Amino acid sequence: MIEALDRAESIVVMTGAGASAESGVPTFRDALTGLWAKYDPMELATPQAFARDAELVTRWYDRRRVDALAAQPNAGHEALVRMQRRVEGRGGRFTLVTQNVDRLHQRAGSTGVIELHGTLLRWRCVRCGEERDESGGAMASLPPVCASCGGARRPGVVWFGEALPEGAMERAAIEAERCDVFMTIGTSSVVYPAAGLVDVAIRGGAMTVEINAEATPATGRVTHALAGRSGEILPEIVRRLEVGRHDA
Ligand code: BV8
Ligand code: ZN
Repeated sequence: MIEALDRAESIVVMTGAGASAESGVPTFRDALTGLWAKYDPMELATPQAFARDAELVTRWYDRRRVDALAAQPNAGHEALVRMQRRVEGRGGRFTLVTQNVDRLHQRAGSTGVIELHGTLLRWRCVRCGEERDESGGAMASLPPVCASCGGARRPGVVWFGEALPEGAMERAAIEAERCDVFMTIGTSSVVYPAAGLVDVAIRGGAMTVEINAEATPATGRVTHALAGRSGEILPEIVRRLEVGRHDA
């Protein structure tokens, strides 16, 4: 596996909430620890929930926004930055596709990140569409009110039943189809269309690698399934690449 990674001219990495877990950001399905234990994320991450109770939904997202800003990128995020620089440094292609909305990859130094599900750090008005960066302090109200038209503002994430950002899936699929190595990291591989990317890579003939704390529906389909924490496995992979040791 290490040798294939070392020779690869094109690598695609897709990450999910597990890649941020070691930064202390709760994964999606346990993002409801504590005061949120009584809600189902599948219920809160929908336009219907926002229409029904914009205050409750934006309180949940603002809590996650504040937590994401307080979190630091972990060793797994940093290993992906080193992998990208290695591949691009030898003229190869490296595409990081993420389902995560916390922007920790970008804060670690990853570039050209494709955010399939948007981000907590940009909010937009549901009435006039005005979009603004929200990487600062507390919101004035929940839901926040648009300064231009007084409309309610929502987090710039993709809710269940909503289309992904224009072109995001298309760009990710093109890269997945043509890559030599596809890695799926820290995702339960149950949310579509993101979870379908590994199959695009398999059809394109890529070597596929899963790094995840537990088995998923993708585990049986990938070339190499590595069970464990991304914050440990990714740095070890990059260390072996950097010392040129291919015994793996
Ligand atoms: C779409 C943003 C069509 C919000 C998210 C019925 C009704 C309606 C829709 C559907 C339906 N059936 C299917 C669908 C489609 C639906 C879907 O896939 N549903 C599934 C659940 C059945 N998909 C959609 O609705 C998508 N849109 O299809 O639109 C359309 C087309 C045109 C026009 C209109 C509509 C939109 C999906 C995006 C939803 N938004 N997030 C928010 O964050 O609140 S998805 C949400 O789940 C997360 O953001 C994340 O992106 C996604 C997957 O979660 P994971 O990242 O995998 O996290 P999870 O906690 O599940 O797993 C973490 C894993 O990490 C675990 O396996 C764990 O073991 C592992 N782990 C933990 N620690 C570590 C670790 N691994 C390694 N190291 C560690 N340290
Ligand atoms: Zn507005």
